[in-house]
Amino acid sequence: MQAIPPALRFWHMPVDGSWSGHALDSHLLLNLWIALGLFTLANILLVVGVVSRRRAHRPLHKLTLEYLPLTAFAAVFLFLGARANSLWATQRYTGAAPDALQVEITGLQFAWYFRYPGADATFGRTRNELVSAAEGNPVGLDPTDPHGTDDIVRSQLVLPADREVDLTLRAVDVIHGFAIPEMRLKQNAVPGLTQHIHFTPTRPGDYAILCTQVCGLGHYRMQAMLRVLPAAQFDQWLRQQEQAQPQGNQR
Ligand SMILES: [Cu+2]
Repeated sequence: MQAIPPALRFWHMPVDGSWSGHALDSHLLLNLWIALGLFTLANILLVVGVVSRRRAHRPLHKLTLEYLPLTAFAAVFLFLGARANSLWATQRYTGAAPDALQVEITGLQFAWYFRYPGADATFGRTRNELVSAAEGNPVGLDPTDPHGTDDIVRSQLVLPADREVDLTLRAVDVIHGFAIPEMRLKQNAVPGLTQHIHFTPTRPGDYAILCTQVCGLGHYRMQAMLRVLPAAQFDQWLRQQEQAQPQGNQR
């Protein structure tokens, strides 16, 4: 876990609770400094341009005025884009470690549900037509699949600190936005797609999970809680949940 750079703390960024947060924060800060530099430069050029034009009555050459700044801006934006993309790719497109904790996240109007694969380490099959929170099956577990009998479905996300987590995101009805600002994590959950994103929480505590897509009238109340526990406490919690199956299951 690394501290937030002082400048970002000044700008009221949320605490940095994940392993990858520091690199993302630094990149954001670099973007802001470059934007400030360009803003200042643009204003200086504006003033110099107005003054020199009045004095000399001689317009600047097209190369100086257009092509050089355009090339410089393109280079800066390409650099920032490539850097952001490589940071994003490490969380989104490179696979998680094989021993990462597997958790599936289901977004539906208007709640998040979190599923752990249970003792057999395999998620059971789900079918959207079986989704019914009222009947105790909010993620649509298929009762004919034996892998699903030990799956643990909860409305709170509990994770261990300092262990990589491989999230599998899906949505049942419309697009939802899974976001935890303190984990610097944000990814849309899209119906028909299963998407992976992985991260490592480092700071035990409670964090709000938000939906960042306006997904319907109840969007404002689509919130859940992430609880990050020290590893030993998490193992204890998971054992308790496994022992509580199937009677204690919320589905
Ligand atoms: Cu939503």
